[in-house]
Amino acid sequence: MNSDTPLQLLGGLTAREFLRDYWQKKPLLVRQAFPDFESPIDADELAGLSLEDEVEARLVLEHGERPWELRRGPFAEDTFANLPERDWTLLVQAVDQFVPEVAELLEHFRFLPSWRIDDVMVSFAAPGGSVGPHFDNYDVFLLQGHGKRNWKVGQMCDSDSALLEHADLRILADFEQSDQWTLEPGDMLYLPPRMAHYGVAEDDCLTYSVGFRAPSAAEVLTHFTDFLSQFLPDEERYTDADAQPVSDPHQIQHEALDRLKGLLAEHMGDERLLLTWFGQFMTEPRYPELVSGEALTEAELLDSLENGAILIRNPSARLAWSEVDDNLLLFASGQSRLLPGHLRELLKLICAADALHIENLAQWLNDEDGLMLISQLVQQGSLGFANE
Ligand SMILES: [Mn+2]
Repeated sequence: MNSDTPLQLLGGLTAREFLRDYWQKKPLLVRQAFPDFESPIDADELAGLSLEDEVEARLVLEHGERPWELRRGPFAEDTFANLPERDWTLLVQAVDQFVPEVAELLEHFRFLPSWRIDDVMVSFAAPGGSVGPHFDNYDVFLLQGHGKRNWKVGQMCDSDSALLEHADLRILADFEQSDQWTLEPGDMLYLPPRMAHYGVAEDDCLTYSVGFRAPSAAEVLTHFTDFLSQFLPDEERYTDADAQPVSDPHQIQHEALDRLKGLLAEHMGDERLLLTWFGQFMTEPRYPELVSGEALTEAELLDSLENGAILIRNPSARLAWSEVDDNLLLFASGQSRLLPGHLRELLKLICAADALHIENLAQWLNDEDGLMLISQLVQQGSLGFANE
């Protein structure tokens, strides 16, 4: 994709312009971002998904057993028969992992790194349905799939913003509306992180939320230091060879801080380990139990491919790659592999391709490293055979 091509998805902006002026900064309403959009799933299919054990689903009832009642799935068939006429919302996370047509929506967002994408949440709301005014710490594109939803946007919030006292929902006590729009099917609203928003269904309404992810500073520090510490032997410690005699033994001298800062800088500045940790962390699957492989020898893999089998990315797997010196790192569902540089095109193919088969893999099946990699990814479960 050329980043200087005007995109319908972005209301005629180029990806470069959108990233410069809107991304992480301010909302963008795009009428008919998806012209003549036809929702790939309907309310009944969404309700069906919410009955499954492996699917994360929530129901929010504005006037339930208490105001803003939150119920967590999986739900039972009769849950939906007993809901009121209006003012409730069903939210289902990561529908892209279960419905390929929903995953295809993500193809339109390839101007952003795939490892920044969290999931496509789909919500169905009865008339009046809402989850209340709130803010999220993530960027989101809200695509209207069916029916109409009124979106109000408001102030920028943070962890000091006052919330109503609900144990489960983070509903803002104050909402200072700055703008509002009613979205129809195919319309899309981009919202930056921390912007207050309040969406209310005008009729039976399906909304797709393409959500992004960014680790918090606290997560980066705790997880990276946990990762680093696996590589540090116990004997590596604070050291003070060549220390000077102290004038007051109870004082912590600034020289001690300098030594600590040196110790931190030496390890925190290890780019290779930082990259390895980050790639592993950002490709950890949301549902690791759905990334399970099969025992398969390279000969069996070759045999299957030669008989027309097609490998696809496990929809629950996450893949990314990077380079280190003359080598490559492949990150697959929380694991990393250091690979020789000549596999670059194979890594790009594996990360991008919808389907791997005997034709597009041909040259790699004769390559010892290439064949081993493909078979390891099948064994790990990041790749799997289609139609199984
Ligand atoms: Mn939200």
